Amino acid sequence: MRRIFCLLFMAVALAGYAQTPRVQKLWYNKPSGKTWENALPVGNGRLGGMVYGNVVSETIQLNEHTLWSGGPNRNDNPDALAALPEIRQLIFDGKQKEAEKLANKAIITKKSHGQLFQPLGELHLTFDGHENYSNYYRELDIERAVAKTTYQVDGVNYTREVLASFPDRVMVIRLTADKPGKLAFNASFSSLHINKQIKTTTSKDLTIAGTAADHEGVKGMVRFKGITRIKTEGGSVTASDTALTVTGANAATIFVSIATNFKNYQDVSGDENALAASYLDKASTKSFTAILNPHIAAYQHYFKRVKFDLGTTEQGNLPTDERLQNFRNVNDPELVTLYYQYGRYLLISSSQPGGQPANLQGIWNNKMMPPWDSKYTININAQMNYWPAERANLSELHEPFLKMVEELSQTGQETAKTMYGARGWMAHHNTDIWRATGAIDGAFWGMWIAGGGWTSQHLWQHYLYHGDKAYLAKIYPVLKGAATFYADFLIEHPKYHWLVVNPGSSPENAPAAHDGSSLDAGTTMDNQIAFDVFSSTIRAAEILKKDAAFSDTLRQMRKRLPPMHVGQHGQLQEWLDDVDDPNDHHRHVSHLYGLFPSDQISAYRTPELFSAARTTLLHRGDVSTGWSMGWKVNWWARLQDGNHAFTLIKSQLSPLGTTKDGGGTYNNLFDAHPPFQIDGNFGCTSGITEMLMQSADGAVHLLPALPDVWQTGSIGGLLAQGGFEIVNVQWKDGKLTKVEVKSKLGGNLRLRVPNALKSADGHAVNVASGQNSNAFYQSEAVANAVLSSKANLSAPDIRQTFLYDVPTVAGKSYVFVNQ
Ligand code: FUC
Repeated sequence: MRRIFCLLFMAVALAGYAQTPRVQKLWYNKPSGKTWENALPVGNGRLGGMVYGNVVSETIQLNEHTLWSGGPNRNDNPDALAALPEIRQLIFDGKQKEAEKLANKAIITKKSHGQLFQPLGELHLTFDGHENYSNYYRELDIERAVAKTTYQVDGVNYTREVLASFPDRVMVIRLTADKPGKLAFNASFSSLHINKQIKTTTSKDLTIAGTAADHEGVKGMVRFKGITRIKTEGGSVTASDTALTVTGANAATIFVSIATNFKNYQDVSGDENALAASYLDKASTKSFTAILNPHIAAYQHYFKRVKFDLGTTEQGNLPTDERLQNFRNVNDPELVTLYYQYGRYLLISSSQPGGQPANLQGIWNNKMMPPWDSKYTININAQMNYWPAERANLSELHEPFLKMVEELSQTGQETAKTMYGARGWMAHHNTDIWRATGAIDGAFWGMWIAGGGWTSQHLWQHYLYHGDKAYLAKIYPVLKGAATFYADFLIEHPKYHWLVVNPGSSPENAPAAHDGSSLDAGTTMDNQIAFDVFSSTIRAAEILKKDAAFSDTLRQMRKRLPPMHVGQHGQLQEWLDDVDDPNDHHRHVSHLYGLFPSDQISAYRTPELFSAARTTLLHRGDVSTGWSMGWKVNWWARLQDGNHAFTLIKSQLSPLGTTKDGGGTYNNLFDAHPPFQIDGNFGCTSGITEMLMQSADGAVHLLPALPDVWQTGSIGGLLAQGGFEIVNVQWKDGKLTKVEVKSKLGGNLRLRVPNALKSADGHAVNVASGQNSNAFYQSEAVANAVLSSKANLSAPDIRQTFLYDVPTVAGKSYVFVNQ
């Protein structure tokens, strides 16, 4: 029966494939009501707005990227250094619980556990007499980055458009009525801040000013200013003490400007009043069209780079919330392409060069005390936000995150020194806008030292995609500093004699054998991250021709890291000892870091580890929190199992509450941990890319994990390591029909593909052999699996592929077709 359904879905999908893709929009035939997760996000990386689309009382909830509680502060615990030897000994003695108790006292901060990302407030627009409306419609056009609401009252058609302008740095709301003089409304601000003032000025600006909260002993030092100015066509604007009223207008343009005094993580000496006024004064002289067109152009500069088509179906004619309801039961590949591009939309809208990185909620938060403070959890979540950045061709938008890592490499030096007596820099499992690097929450979560090591790999990855040596030279000290910390912190294991991280943990998980404590020495993820930190530093030093002696030291130490182990259940061991529980369904599967985002586990280089990773993932199960399912899409893609990856997408794209004990998706397609956490959106976008193209394992691998339901489609504009732009990939019935690759740096293009290809333009295509000569495709050899005597491994289940080498010249494109 299932098979028949599957075939039916495929037939429907194929039937629609030839149609022109529609404009990509989220759309609805009802307003958001009171539910924030129904509202539609707009953003320019600095300002975020949630547009409710309510008729009588419209709300646009407002955020600004630097509006955080507290001020410059540190949260290291200086008692750590003295307690470190005892904690280490307790862990080596198997007394994890006692070690955790001591770590709670001596390592976890006695100061701030991180500050809060806070909203500015809400802009309210009230329309008296609009209670009886018809023809209601609202949308978010993700091809133009504009939200729109339309409806009719008494024969008049009303339209509202909302955008957060990229070039003009203000939010703009355009209101029109299609009959003269029919537009009338009231505009006011509300805000949950205690310390604030809302008033109008003599020049009829509506303003809000205040200071963000004090939090956990850190005084609130971020001052904010918001200004709303309204220009009307016809009619008039009048101001009361705290509101503006428009009457008898044909149209109105509302400009909202917001700024804070935040300059950088150590400096809050900016002038929020002058900044907010300067953006506003400049923008408000322009017509709506003069704002709209450059906004669309700036947005499309990024958005249009990737085109993705899996065909169309009738489902595409339904409102987005209904499609979400149906997705698990009806094939709707067009919802996948919409969701994919929405992930790109969200990154463009929440992460712009010069701004703050996308936090747990991107840039959209309406709570004064948001879940996990809406900060940066760097044991997975913040990294996941940036997984689509390179591969989905949004590299410039990686910048805020990369800058944050550089800043952590500054603040984290003191933490390394005062807490652990180590050189270099480190961070624990969380940070915030003040780049705090101390250990927070409790030792169970916070006693993890790899936040610096892991985030530093994003700088190395950015280099691998673009090959910019000047960039590598600039960030080399960050890599070296991360490696130096490990070089000082690693300690010999008394029993196994490997060099291990102690104290460490496998994020937020604990084996039953450890009495409920997560603390341990030499966990698999800690070893894998240390391996990557050393390897990337060694390679960067080689490329830059420096630090030969230091690299030698790292090479020696790298050899002494624990290898990965395959345990008694055939699983990849999460801990150094074989203590995994095959019934553990914990959301973190940290030891699969080696499979994704890293490339240490490979079908071709480490087949035993590959099989073990698969077993581990089967044990863990599918349904989990939103971000965990997003990670699993990437893993199943790396395991080359497209159907399993698609099963995860189906679970992730389920309305919240329909998967038992798991996350899902809200009506506005925000990912539900629950609550809303944006990492799931970005993780899944990355995972869909990985299903279609991978470049981590020695080759550009096309269609590595194509599910049965996407047998025909095309994607263009993805980026692969080594400066290859995958300009166009077309496939039909599971076979590649056309491939175009642009080489930006030259060098060997090794292609791994599901069917035989030939050149369409007369260039050489050789069957590949040996190592890929392309320097960007060198994977460091990990020691292969150490197998438990009880491990029962099956051979990796992967499809046969064809492997080609194509010598390329920088700047040239290469086209291939099916043989
Ligand atoms: C980690 C995860 C949680 C959540 C939080 C923000 O602690 O374990 O699931 O995503 O980060």
